[in-house]
Amino acid sequence: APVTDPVTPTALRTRLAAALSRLYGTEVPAYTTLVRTCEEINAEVLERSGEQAERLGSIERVTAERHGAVRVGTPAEMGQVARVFGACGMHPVGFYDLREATPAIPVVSTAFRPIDAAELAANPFRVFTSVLVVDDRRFFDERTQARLREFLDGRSLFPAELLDLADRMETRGSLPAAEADRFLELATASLALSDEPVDRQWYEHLESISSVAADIGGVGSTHINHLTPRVLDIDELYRRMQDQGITMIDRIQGPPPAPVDVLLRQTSFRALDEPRRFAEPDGSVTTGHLRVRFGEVEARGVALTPRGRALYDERGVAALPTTEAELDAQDLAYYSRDDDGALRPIVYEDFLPKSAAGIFASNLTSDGATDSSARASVRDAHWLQDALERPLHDPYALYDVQRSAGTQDARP
Ligand code: OOG
Ligand code: NI
Repeated sequence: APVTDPVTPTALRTRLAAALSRLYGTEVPAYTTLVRTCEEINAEVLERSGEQAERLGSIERVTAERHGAVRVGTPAEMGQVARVFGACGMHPVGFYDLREATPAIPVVSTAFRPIDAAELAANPFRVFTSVLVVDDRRFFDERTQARLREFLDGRSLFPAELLDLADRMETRGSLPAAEADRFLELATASLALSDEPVDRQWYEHLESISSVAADIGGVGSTHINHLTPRVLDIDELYRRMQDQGITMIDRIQGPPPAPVDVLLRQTSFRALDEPRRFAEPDGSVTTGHLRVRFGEVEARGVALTPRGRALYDERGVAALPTTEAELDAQDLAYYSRDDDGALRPIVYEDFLPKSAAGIFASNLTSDGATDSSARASVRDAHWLQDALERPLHDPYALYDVQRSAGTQDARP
């Protein structure tokens, strides 16, 4: 047998991000235009600003950088996702309750991502992952809950072979090349859009409550809902996509342009009609369309401390000081210090609940119907950690570690 090096979680993550990017390009053609336009703009910014352009990550990191979104139905499915991403060195970070958004979305979420500086620099691939809150009476009546439970318990999103390979990677720290290839093949296939017919009546029933619920509980598999590249000038990107005839949502979400880029700015183009097969009540199979996926792009800035974030949430980006030195001096943003005393920004690696809600909403075919008199079911970080069967990391604790570790490993 040929001698090949064992594959590390870092390499597996890099390859998974690349494989999903190829897949998404075949599934959503405008994504290819988006990625090409990002690369063009990033090259221009690098040319124009030199070293300054790489202060928030090397051009290699930024070029390969993607985030994805995945939605699942049960805590058991969430636990399985955690194993698959765990094999790729991606750990759950943060707790987001999208039921608190307007319009309310019946999910709670976390993001799987690398957590230390060297891993982030090598490839920061992250996946925003949401789980349906089936027992929330504000959304689902008892009969719908029972049907949802039966449907979700009866499906399997990931083959046992994939989960075995994932566990092997997590216990051993590497996989033989052939097993890594197999892992990637199975993982990518599990996240591709399935062509299994969708039960029309069931899907439409869920859609009348929440399109996100239909996307999760109305089909027998999950899929990458979007895959987002990173761009260094998102205002320019927005203009250039429209110039190419692609209709963007009406704004860029997150902080408006500011003297210092903070947190995360995102925008997207509308969900596209995708051909899907439907199983009709009379037993026939027809062809129709569903709009479940879209294109999103993002620009990242420096991470804010809890103080900085509170100020931003209360009073907006204009309330923040306009220089990095002041942001650092007032402990409002995370910087590490070089040997020669220069400040280096620590990139914001997470998501913003308000923007996430906007992203979900831009994708909705209806606002759905909720019963606001019913009691919410309790979902919190502890609940999520139990489902994940592994530690759920606090983003601020991770930024603190990066800040005190200094800059020695901040670049590849
Ligand atoms: C996730 C939406 C959140 C973002 O970039 O804020 C997200 C979803 O649509 O499943 O991806
Ligand atoms: Ni996104």
